[in-house]
Amino acid sequence: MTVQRFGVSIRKELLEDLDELVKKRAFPNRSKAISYLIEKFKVEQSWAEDAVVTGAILLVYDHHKRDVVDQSIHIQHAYQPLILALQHIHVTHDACLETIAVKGRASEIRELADKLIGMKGVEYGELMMSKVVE
Ligand code: NI
Repeated sequence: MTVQRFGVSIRKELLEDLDELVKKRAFPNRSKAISYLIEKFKVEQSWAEDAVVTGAILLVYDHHKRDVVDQSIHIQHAYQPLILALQHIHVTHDACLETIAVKGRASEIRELADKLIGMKGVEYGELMMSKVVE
C-alpha cells in the first residue's frame, strides 16, 4: 500500500467539521478520517451500482413469538448462495440476536434483508453495508 501526501484547500467550516469527526470517532488524525469518508462513499456507490458487495444483516427477535425461527431458516435457505456465515446468540431467556454475514449482488442482499427484517416477530433489524471484496 503506497501512501501519498497532498495539499487540500477547503472552507474553514468544513475543516472544523472534519476535526469534529476526528474527535467524535476517535480517528488518530485527519488523514484517517478522510480515508474513512472516501471508503464510505465507495461503499455507497457500489451498493447504488448493484455491484457484488459484502455486508451483514442483524436481527433481534423473541424466539417464542410466532414461527419467527422457522420463517428465518426458510428465507435463509432460499437465499443460501448469498450467506457466508450465521451467528445466533441467545442474549436472554427470550431474546435472540442473529448476525448473518452476506456477499452477493447488492439488490439481492437488500431483498434478503427486507424479507428477514420484515418478518412478524422481529423486534429490530438492520442491514449493514460493506465493501466490494474480490
Ligand atoms: Ni436464541
